[in-house]
Amino acid sequence: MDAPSGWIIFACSIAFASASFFEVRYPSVVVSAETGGNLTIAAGPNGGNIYMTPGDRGTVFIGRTDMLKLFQIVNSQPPVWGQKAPYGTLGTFLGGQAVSLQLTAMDPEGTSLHYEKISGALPPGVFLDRASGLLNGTAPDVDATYEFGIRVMDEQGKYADQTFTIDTRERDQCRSSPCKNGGSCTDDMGTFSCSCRTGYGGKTCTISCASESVGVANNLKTIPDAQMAGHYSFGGSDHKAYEGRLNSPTGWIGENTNSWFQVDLGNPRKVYAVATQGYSATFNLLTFQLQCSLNGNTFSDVNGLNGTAAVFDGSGTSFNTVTKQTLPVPDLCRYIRFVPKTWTNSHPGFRVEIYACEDF
Ligand SMILES: [Ca+2]
Ligand SMILES: [Ca+2]
Repeated sequence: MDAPSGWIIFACSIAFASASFFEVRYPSVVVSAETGGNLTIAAGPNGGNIYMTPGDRGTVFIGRTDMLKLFQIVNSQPPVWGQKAPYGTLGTFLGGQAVSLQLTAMDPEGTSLHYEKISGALPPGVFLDRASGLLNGTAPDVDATYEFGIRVMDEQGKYADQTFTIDTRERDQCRSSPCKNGGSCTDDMGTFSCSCRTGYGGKTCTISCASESVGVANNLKTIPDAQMAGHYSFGGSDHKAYEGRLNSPTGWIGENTNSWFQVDLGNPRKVYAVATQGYSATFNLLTFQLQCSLNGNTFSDVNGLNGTAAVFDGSGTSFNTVTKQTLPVPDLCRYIRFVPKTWTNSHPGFRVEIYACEDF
């Protein structure tokens, strides 16, 4: 070609002297008809073929339609599921178990696929990765069968639907023996409860109730001042009821055997033990009794094993010694009263802590 940008116009344009052309317009070739004119390409009779061969990576357009792509779509086969029967279960999972399930499908043409949930419900906590077809997550802790439809679609929009199920089973939360110290376990939906042996408390019976202070002690003060009361208190400003806390620098001082010192636990708890200290060498506690109430009005004695009011020892003149006493029979109390019985001098004086568990 020695005139690459030139036009070579063939005779038809000369013959009709208007707009029908066979043009070589480098590097393209253009065949066009004039207004209302048809373009006919006809092969010869007896098996004459018409060949259109686009170039490498090229295609054939009619109007704006890419014919090769159209043929591809027409000829494309829908994807084929790898998983077998419809309504096939993908597996059974225990509550809390990891779920990782690969849905498998392939396109006969090898185009890439994407996955879509079109019906039903996946188990809560399990999700579909639409690009990979991976079902991923954690099984819910319920007895259930989840049925759902998944559509897999190829790049040509051809698709295949499949229905699946996933079964989940509520886990036996008692399997791992969560209840300690001889507690017995009751399984529940997604959880468990422990029935603890006497002396133990807490969700898993790990609390030793006789060591579980309710927080009267001066360094804890979980029990607020307002929940501490004294009856027939000895006069004076430095030994109010709210000072009757274990290891307080002062303490509570009573008047006589009609006096009592009371702690409101705020809610009923099973009381297992109490501890006392005296107030001083002068105001101390030799022996005392305990009373218990759920309503703050009606009190009953804390009894010994013989069924009569138990008498407990305080530390007497060794007044700073913490003397801990275990109740012979643990008692459910919201209000607990310390009733001084004997002391060495004019008045009983003491400080306390209480040990109890929430009553499960
Ligand atoms: Ca296909
Ligand atoms: Ca369970």
